[in-house]
Amino acid sequence: MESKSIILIGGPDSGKTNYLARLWPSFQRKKGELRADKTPTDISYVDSAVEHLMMGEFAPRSDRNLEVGRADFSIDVRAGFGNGELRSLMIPDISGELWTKAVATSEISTEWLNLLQESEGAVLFVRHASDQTIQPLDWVTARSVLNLLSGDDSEIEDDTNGEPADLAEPPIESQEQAIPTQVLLCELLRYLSTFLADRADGSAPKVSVVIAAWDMIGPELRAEGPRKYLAQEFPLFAGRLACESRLSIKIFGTSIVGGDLNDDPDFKATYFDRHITDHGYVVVQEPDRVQTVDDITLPIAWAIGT
Ligand SMILES: Nc1nc2c(ncn2[C@@H]2O[C@H](COP(=O)(O)OP(=O)(O)O)[C@@H](O)[C@H]2O)c(=O)[nH]1
Ligand SMILES: [Mg+2]
Repeated sequence: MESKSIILIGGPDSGKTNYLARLWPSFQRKKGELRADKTPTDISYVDSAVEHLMMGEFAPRSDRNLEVGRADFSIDVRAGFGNGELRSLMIPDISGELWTKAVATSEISTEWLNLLQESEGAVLFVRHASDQTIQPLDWVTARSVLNLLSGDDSEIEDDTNGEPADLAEPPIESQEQAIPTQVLLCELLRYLSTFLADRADGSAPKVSVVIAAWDMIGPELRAEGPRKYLAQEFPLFAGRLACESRLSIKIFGTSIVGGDLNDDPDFKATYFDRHITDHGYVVVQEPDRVQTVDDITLPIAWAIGT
């Protein structure tokens, strides 16, 4: 039987691999609203990522074994605690750079186009505190770039005693090509809005927007919830989400183990006290309030719907 897909996408370093790794133990323990229909045979892609989590570290983004040359990867799943209809969770082999290229050239390959048209929902990742997030040029940055372009360095303060000044900005070429993350997200959403299929009952496709590494956000902004977070940190994208007319959208924050394994020794010290499925949470943006739930599968379960 042909089953419709839900696709999981996002830019580089947006938390996709680690999230998938964390799903695994939940599938095995049959915890959560989303269940794997059967364990896929080739799970080497997720396996090594799960191993990292089990050892008390995040799967590093540069782990080439996890990304390069892998094929499209999909898992058969059912929402509704395993009682829902069969769906395929598709993690396409589309690197961040390829998405960036598609956005830069406004050309999407036939393969991805088919993939989008065969999907009736999506989970779109963005991550807090990623050093891969590209900010648009603001007036401060623009000023130094203009100085560089004009070749007139008289405006750049010379406090280096004759040594060449450290240039804070990357080379011009790479700046020209760098598409701000928010623009990329808006374009991805446009692709989803244009090409995702209607659901079987004729209703609009559902898109979960996931803010990964929710635990790294400062307590004040965290208390405001996912929608306010986006409005503050990704205002252009937040505006785009607010005026989307076709898709049904819900915003989530995820913390796959409930803390930061990289930079929080106190958290790491207690990490092994409990099983991994007892770690982690999802913050759900409801229309009028914010809810915290300990089911990490929720963003996918919601996108699949009932
Ligand atoms: N603190 C924290 N960091 C996370 C979380 N999820 C991902 N990260 C960080 O984000 C990095 C990139 O995640 P990854 O899954 O490789 O992103 P991908 O490139 O989209 O597959 C990881 O190496 C972690 O450092 C989370 O829930 N909490
Ligand atoms: Mg990855």
